[in-house]
Amino acid sequence: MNSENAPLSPSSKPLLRALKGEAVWPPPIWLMRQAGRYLPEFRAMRDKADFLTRCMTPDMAEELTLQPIRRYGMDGAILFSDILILPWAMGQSLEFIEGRGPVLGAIRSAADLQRLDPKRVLEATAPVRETLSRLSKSLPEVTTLLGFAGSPFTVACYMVEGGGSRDFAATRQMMQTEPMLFDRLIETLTVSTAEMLCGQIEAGAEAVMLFDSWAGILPPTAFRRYVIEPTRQIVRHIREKHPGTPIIGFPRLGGIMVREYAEQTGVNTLALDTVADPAQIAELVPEITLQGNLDPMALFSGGEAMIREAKAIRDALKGRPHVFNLGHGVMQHTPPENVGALVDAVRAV
Ligand code: 1CP
Repeated sequence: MNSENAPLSPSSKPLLRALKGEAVWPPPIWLMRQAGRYLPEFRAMRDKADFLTRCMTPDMAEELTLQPIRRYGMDGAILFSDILILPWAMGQSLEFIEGRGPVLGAIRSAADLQRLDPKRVLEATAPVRETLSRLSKSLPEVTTLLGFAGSPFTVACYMVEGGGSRDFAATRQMMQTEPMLFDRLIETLTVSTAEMLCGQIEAGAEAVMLFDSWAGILPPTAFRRYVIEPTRQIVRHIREKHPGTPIIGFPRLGGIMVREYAEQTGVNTLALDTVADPAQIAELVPEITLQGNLDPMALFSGGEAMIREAKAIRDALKGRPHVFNLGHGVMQHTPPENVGALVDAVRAV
């Protein structure tokens, strides 16, 4: 349904409608990493507690989720948490080190994997559900609450590597030399991710997003096995319990493979990375919602060039269900006023 001229009832949520397949105009907007270090109010909270504590303390996580909503009136509020909360909840050691990023105790053997306990996940993530449940009461009526998880492949990358990496060599090597071990890790993550996302929905998340930030490092056969198949299983599991809840998939840098991903996983929305040409992808994939995909550097730099680029993306997808977003997360030193100017430009008809 195209609702271009339909009046907006005060209780309706533009983002939720777009995620459910409606071509809302102007497109609703939220940004990946909208809660982050570029905001002075976020930096003020950083001095109070380390990152894991901020994620696992409902008061703090609620406040951090709300900050960009208060400042910009975004259409979506994404839970303040991290994709690495899942391995941590299974018992893998995790620390976020200033200037270096996340550091985990690397999983390299069957014994390492054996030490993880997926049965701990539900209890260990109870504070996350408490945060969601508070947010569903404190958010403005028009704002959609988003839960999320990392996709099994991307989370496995960090678990095997023990942190971030340029090429995730240890992970790709494990895939080649110990496929059974890697399969087991992916299966464990697939089941736990599906259950964790159902828990988030039951606590108040109105849609969920799967971040597969490293999908683009895989060759086609591995992409099908470790990106498409686990995502398909997670979507099926969520649909059985919560058939009406939209699911956003982000197979970053998946190139031409995003077509199979969109056709086969069953996600409602395909999030586009910075490289994707929106008009081209619109031709390539079925009539699902597209999300994206302004270059975070255009936002960082701001000015007329940003506005031109944002409007070009918005206009390229006019008439089709679209959620405006970036192609990746907000960069750390982005001037906060650029975010305000972007929201105004996307909403200006
Ligand atoms: O000290 C700090 O402030 C830590 C910085 C930070 C923040 C703000 C990290 C560490 N994670 C987050 C929050 C976060 N992470 C959110 C929540 C809210 C929001 O979007 O506003 C989300 C959705 C994520 C998702 C996430 N974490 C991804 C997927 C998206 C992406 O960026 O590709 C990934 C890969 C991570 C891992 C991670 N967590 C943090 C860092 C610095 C990283 C990247 C590590 C690396 O690869 O080097």
